[in-house]
Parts: sequence; C-alpha cells; structure tokens
Amino acid sequence: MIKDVGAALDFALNKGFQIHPDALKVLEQIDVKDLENIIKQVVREKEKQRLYLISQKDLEVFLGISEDEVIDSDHEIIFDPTPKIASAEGVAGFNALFANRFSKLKKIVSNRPESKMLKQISAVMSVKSKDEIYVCGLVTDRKTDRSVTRITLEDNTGLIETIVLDENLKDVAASLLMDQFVMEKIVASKNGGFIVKDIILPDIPDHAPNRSRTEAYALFLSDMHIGSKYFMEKEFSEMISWLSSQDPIARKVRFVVIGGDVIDGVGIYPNQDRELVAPDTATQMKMLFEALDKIPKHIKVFVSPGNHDPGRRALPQPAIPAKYSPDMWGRKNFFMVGNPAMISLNGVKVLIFHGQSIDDIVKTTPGLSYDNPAKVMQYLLKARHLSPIYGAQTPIAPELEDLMVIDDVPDIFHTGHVHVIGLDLYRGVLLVNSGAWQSQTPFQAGVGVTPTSAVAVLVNLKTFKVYTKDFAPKAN
Ligand code: D5M
Ligand code: FE
Ligand code: ZN
Repeated sequence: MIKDVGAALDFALNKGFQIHPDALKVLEQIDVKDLENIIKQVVREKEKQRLYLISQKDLEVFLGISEDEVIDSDHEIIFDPTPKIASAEGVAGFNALFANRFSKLKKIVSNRPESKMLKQISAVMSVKSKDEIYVCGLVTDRKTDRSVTRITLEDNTGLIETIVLDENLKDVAASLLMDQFVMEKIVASKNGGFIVKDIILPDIPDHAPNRSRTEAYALFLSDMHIGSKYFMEKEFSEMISWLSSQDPIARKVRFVVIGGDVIDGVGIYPNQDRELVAPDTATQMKMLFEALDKIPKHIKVFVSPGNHDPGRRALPQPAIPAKYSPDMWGRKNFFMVGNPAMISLNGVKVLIFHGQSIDDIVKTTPGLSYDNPAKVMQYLLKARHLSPIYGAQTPIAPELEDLMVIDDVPDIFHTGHVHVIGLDLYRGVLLVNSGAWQSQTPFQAGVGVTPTSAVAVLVNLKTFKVYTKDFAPKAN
C-alpha cells in the first residue's frame, strides 16, 4: 500500500510540492486506482492558489470528508450585452453584423496551424492553383443533390462554391449550420470546381475548467412561465423553501442562475390569453418576485431573459428592464443580466443563454432532437456561436458587433427553452439544460414534447458533480 502511495506522490513531489505526514494517513485509505487522479486534481487546485504544501485538510476537503468552514460566494459579471445593445438600421446593420461575425471567428481560429495557409476567397477564384489551399467563411448555402453536397462560403472578399464528394465528410457537411463560420481545405479540380478535402469547425480546445475553492452549489433554473396556467406553483415554491432547509446540499447553495422564460408574458403565441392565470406582464412579474423573494439573502440570484420575457425579442436581449421589475432591480442579492451573459461564480465561468436557436438547429440538422438538448449545445460550442442561423425562427438584431459569438470558453454552459433537462460534458465544459417549472402545455402535447418539469439541477462548483432533485408530484 505504502509503495502505491509513493508512486502517486512522485507526481506531486516532482512538481515541487511538500506533503504533510498527516496527509499520508488520508492517502493510505484511498483506493489505489483513484490515487493518481486525486493527487493530480489536488495539485492543480493548489497550483492555482500557489500553495505548495498538501495538508490533511486539503485532502479531506477534496474528498468531501470534511466540510469547508466558510463557503465563498464571490461573483463577477464578465459579460452582459445590456449596455452594449445599440442597433444599427436595416441592411447596413446586417452587413456589419456578419462582417463582425466573420472577423471575430477568424481571430478565434487564427492560432491554428492551418490558419497560416488561409487564402482570401477572391484570390482563390482569380488564381486557380493546383495546390491544396485553405479558405474560411460563413456558410451561405448548402445543397445536396443525389450524392453531392455543395457548400458556398463567403468571406469579406467574395463567395466560393465548394463540392463535397468524400464520404467521410458527408456527415459534417450535412450538419453544417447555415451562416456558421467554417474553414475548408480545398483543391481545384480539372473542370474548374473546388473539391473539399477537409472541413474544420472553430470548436473549443480541450478545457480544464476553473473550479470554486470551496464547495458552493449553484442552482440552475429556467422556464418557470409564471402567469401560465401550467406554471407548477406548488412545486416551485416547495423547491424555493427547500433552499432554506437544513438539507446538506441546500445549505451550500450560494447561487441561483435563471436562464429565461421567467414569466409566460402576454401576446407571445396565438390565443395565449386562454392559458393565462395572470393577464398582464406587471402581475406576472410581481408573482415572480414574490416567489423568488423567499430565497435566502445569502444566495445570489442572476436573472437572464427568454423569449417570453419583457425587454425585446431579438437576440441579444437586454436585461428585463427595471420598469417591469423594480422589486428585483432593488434587491441587493439579485442581478439582472441580458441574454446571453457570462458570469463568474467563485471563479467558475458560466455562460447563460436561453436557447432560442435550439429550435432552428433541431429543425435543420440531421441527428438532433428536442430529447437531447445537450447535443445541440455541443454544436453551438463547435460553431463558437450561440445562434448562427439567420432568418429562421430566432430573431437576431442587427448589432454592429456580433455578441452571440462564443469568444471566451465557459466552464459551464447553461440553456433552457426546450423544457427538457440535458446534462453532458463536452471537452471539459459542463453542459446544463435546466428543463422547466411548467407542466406539459397543449402545444407540447400536440407536438409530442414531454417536458422534464419541476426538477432542480444543482452543480457543486468545486467538484463539478451534478445533483438533480425532483420536486414533481409522484405518479401512483
Ligand atoms: O418554447 C418551448 C419549446 O416549444 C421550444 O422548443 C419552442 C417550442 N414552441 C413553443 N410554442 C411554439 C409555437 N407556437 N410554435 C413553434 N414552436 C413552439 P417556449 O419558449 O417556452 O415557448
Ligand atoms: Fe420556455
Ligand atoms: Zn423559451
């Protein structure tokens, strides 16, 4: 046993760490096959803190044997579109938006080795070289005719139509989202076309997430639809009361993150008034505040809007304006942010996005469905964009800067909107779709969507373990 501990410790010692003799006693009790992984994670945490002694306490805290005495609740709003939203008018606006999308994404891929070989589309079109070349641009067209897929890319110099013949590239080609940024390796064919040899998405690199130093939990919510007949008021209120309970997890919750559709709104879909119990936005917002007001004051609450909430419909959305929710703006522990927004919770970066674009992506991409929103979230990360498709169901405002580009890789990516819980890990990023607190609506029954309602999703920000707590009534 001692010998195995010694081997695992070499890793820490080689990195210049000291290990307190008391820590060894803890290590000897750990299953040998877990040792190496545990040591590596502890070393990584302590390196961040620049503390080079591993103590008994460090291990106990890491293993959850001992409780942190104080749980941090530090936050920072890293990105909020609200103050930046300055729409330009008409076509000029959209040209500016797409030009900015292109240049931001080109910058994101610029540190890849292939980027050194990138050529502008106009240059490729005028000098037809026989060599393999790289181009990049936004996908402006994709057509599949029998076994041939044609992809048109546009950069700031022009358009190029490229042809996918390679069987191995067919799936990637079929799953490209309209208006998304891609890089292609192409070669000119004898008859003048350009054959695609490779399709490269911006994607995210393998990511080592930031973690909280202490064991704070964040509760992820979305889609309460307060004001709707189908809002699960009793279950929601039970969950909010649970936050004040002595439950060991509830006691560690320091953050509540709400990803939109907080109320049902008014005039959002045809004949909505028949499904409302509260007839106007003001009443619905008041009901929301009354429900959230019971959250203990030591918990910080972040509220980002969805397509049912007041402000504006087009993305990016500003925070729900103060005139609709003076009470929430007035509460010290409430933070009103736009959609999307990036916040840091004890150093853990959380990207909040309601998820409107999931609809358009599910409808146009083979292999994706509403049952698995985490898979769609993975597509968004690969595209490094929250809402690539323009001109479909998701309205996008003609901002001068494309604020929907995923510039910064988050540690946790949170969405809602589809009312189905989705949890997954993609390259180290935790994907959370937080379901809903609304029961199945007649619309959802009609289209066969079974929502995951009244299930709280909690994440331990230190270990990234996910915990779900079901408040739904039990069927007998
Ligand atoms: O949307 C919840 C989900 O249901 C989301 O995937 C869109 C879909 N939905 C809801 N209402 C409609 C209508 N009328 N047409 C098409 N798709 C719809 P939520 O944002 O909660 O309404
Ligand atoms: Fe919703
Ligand atoms: Zn929604």
